[in-house]
Amino acid sequence: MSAAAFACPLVALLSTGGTSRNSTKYSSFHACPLHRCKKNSFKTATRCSLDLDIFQEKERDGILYSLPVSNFSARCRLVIYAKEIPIEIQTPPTGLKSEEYRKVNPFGKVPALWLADNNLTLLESEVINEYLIDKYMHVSPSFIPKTAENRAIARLVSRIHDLYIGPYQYGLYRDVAMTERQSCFDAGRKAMQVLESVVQATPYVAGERISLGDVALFPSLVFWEYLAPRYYGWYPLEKLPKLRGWFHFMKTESAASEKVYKEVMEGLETWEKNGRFEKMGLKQQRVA
Ligand SMILES: N[C@@H](CCC(=O)N[C@@H](CS)C(=O)NCC(=O)O)C(=O)O
Ligand SMILES: *[C@@H]1O[C@H](CO)[C@@H](O)[C@H](O)[C@H]1NC(C)=O
Ligand SMILES: *[C@@H]1O[C@H](CO)[C@@H](O)[C@H](O)[C@H]1NC(C)=O
Ligand SMILES: CC(=O)N[C@H]1CO[C@H](CO)[C@@H](O)[C@@H]1O
Repeated sequence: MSAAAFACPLVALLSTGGTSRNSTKYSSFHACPLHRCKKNSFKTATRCSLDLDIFQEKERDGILYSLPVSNFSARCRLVIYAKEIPIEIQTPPTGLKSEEYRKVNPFGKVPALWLADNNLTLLESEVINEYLIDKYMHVSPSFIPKTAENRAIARLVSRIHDLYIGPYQYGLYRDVAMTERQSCFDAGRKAMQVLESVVQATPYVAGERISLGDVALFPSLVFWEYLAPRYYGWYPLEKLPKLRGWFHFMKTESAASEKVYKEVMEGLETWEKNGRFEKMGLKQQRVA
């Protein structure tokens, strides 16, 4: 390794295969302009510089359009935070349904990832995450389980989330008829029971490495765990010990997961303060 590698603490950490995911490493994002080291390659740090002004004002690999409470944006933010990728995170400035934002994402949804190098925009949270782990492969955590079987389990968890949990989540917080709400809960409950038999919780959903399965499921379960007991007297993970253990582990798994947890919780608390649920005729219940 060249001496220059040590000019940039993060690259030094990476080149020694550092896997530390505590707040020390997390804050090094600000101390070390990763992208400038990266311009050549993650492995050789010959052009690493600590030109913070340039980093903060101009340099970024792209922009993730995201809303703090959005479950699907949160899974991408978790990867960006964990890998300390220099991607700016922005709320769509003109609103999701504006003509301007529809030029970024014609579906009018978050997340969307705009890439500075080639003016390409990617949609769909899982596609964005696959891109991020591919593009920043050399930055830990890899998000790639060690075995083919665990990689399949990670994808399965993510797919079950996208098909059988995400689409029913609105039942928790939108003003819909009780019958519709109930069928959303039934669907969510069923999917979580299936996940209980799929996840390993050792400690991650697919073995000992964090993966796309963990980041897909975690932000959504924050919604269910927060809202169902408070407003519907239902504890979704009560009889699902593996999922429950995994969920509590994920809350403090890393500085990145803590940050995402806090962002989603703050969004939910804001909804609560604004009286969103009272307006729907729901009353807050005591949560043990
Ligand atoms: N399949 C999409 C789902 C994206 C999605 O539904 N985003 C929500 C926020 S979590 C959204 O933007 N909703 C606004 C709307 O549909 O009007 C993905 O994985 O990115
Ligand atoms: C965080 O990681 C760094 C680098 O590996 C280590 O030096 C430090 O002691 C760790 N801090 C905590 C609080 O675990
Ligand atoms: C970037 O892409 C958008 C959408 O395709 C296009 O409208 C715009 O002109 C492009 N900008 C540049 C600088 O090429
Ligand atoms: C609050 C929030 O962003 N919820 C989203 C979670 O995911 C579902 C499924 O795509 C969206 O419809 C919700 O808007």
